[in-house]
Amino acid sequence: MRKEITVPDIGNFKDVQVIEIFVKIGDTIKKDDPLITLESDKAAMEIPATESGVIQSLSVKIGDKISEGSSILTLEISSEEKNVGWDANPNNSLDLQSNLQETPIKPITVPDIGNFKGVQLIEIFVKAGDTVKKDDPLVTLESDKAAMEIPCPESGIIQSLSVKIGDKVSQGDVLAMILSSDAALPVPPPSRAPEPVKTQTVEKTEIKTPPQPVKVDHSRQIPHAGPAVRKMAREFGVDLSKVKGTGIRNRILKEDIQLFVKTELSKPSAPITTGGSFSLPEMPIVDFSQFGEIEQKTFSRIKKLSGPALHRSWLHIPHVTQFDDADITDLEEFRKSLQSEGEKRKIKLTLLAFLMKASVSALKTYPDFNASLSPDKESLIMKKYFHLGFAADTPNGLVVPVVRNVDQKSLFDLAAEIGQLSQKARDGKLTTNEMQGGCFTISSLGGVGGTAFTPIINAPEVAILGVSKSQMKPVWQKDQFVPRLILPLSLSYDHRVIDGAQAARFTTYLSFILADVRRLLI
Ligand code: CAO
Repeated sequence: MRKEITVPDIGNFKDVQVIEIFVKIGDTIKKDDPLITLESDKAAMEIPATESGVIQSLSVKIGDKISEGSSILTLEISSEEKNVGWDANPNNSLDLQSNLQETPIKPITVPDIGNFKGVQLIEIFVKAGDTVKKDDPLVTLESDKAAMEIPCPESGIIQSLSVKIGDKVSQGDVLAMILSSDAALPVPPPSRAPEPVKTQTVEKTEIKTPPQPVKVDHSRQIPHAGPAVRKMAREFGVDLSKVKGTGIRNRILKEDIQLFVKTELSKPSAPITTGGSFSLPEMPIVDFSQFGEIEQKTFSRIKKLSGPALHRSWLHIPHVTQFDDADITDLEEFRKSLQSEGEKRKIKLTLLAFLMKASVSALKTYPDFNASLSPDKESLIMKKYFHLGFAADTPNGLVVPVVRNVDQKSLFDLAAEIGQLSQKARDGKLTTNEMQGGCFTISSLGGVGGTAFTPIINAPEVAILGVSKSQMKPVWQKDQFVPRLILPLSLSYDHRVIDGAQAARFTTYLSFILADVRRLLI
């Protein structure tokens, strides 16, 4: 059986614009499914299906102006479907807030909503103090037949709300008090809210608050969307303010929500998240070939592994870098004095061996640096061993071999081991075991150059010592400048574990030891 669905009683409205159509020919719909949204200058109304069935033809298109009785569509309904009509009442009173008072603070009342009474309020879009523009959505009402958005009848500042979600309201009930933007007289701040009113209109005489100047904030944006679209957005957890509306006057349509959800889902997930509350924004993909000739070079296996590890550490650990200078004039003299012995042993006694020894002394003095954070991040795992890593620059990328038990080895033994591990690193022959278990890392760029840098902590360690190129510098001693060999130190530390003062003490101590390595014997 075919049945025509027409526009029901929509109050006093005539020639109301169709701004949304939710269905198409062939759709199977159920009774109460939203069919179209109509929008007048006073309200947006969703017209639901009065029957279940299959849509045979549509009589309206977006932009059409229709009135009560206009055909919306024809429906093929199965014979057992009962005919449930719109609860129309042609004798309805249709005054739409026509008698708003002259006082600047006015009540906003429920306009003519057809035959409905005691309709539930399901959404409130404003609060006291909000600056609103005419036609901004104020509340949504939902009966068993339709959901209706009630817009602001004028621009102004909401003084108080007279309703709350769940209240049942009828035509004429006060929803809110508004200070009309037409008013321009001085007044004190918004008065106490009137008692919530459910079924009474507010008398003009009740409004005693003097007028106040009005500034209308046009930047305030409430997404323009019908109740069904808002419901859909709620179901999908979509923030409507992020959705671009493609309907009339940028109204958000169901298709816009679908497209938004599809786009969000198709975005590649960020590589690092912290408990779902934060994710890194994606970097834009740039086609560099549009600017000139390019060639793509694939990363080495080491670089593919070290990159994410460095990134992870940088993102997870709050890094701070403490800079200091160490006077290594005497240390260098001592090191050179051992050169001939080193040649005999075929060992190159490098600065790095001394730095390792001095670092172990500093780690013993400040044990929090020889530790890792527990997985729950509520305690420190203190290490009683002293395995030190050193960053090695190789043709295939950065690796960090680890020298074990540095505290138990002589300078020559350390220098020999550093030499062997460096060679293995350059040959790409380090074993996994030789690259794990470190407590603290030294990254020396002294052989390359530079004055300071901010090394990234080799997690789960809590600090890393960066060493730059030593230089002869004039140092004020007693009453004159004297030339001294100065080594720049850059200590990056995990600020969750180490305080700034502790870090400064650590580098001060390290400089003190490096200035006179005989102290290592004490
Ligand atoms: N200041 C001045 N000169 C220094 C110096 C310093 N701090 N450190 C080393 N030098 C000198 C050495 O004395 C040596 O000179 P000679 O050959 O005249 O004796 C020269 O620089 C080369 O030293 P080296 O770098 O080969 O030896 P090393 O033991 O100091 O370092 C190693 C070994 C493996 C750390 C080094 O080869 C290396 O790979 N460094 C790079 C580390 C790196 O990339 N760090 C950055 C990590 S974060 O991206």
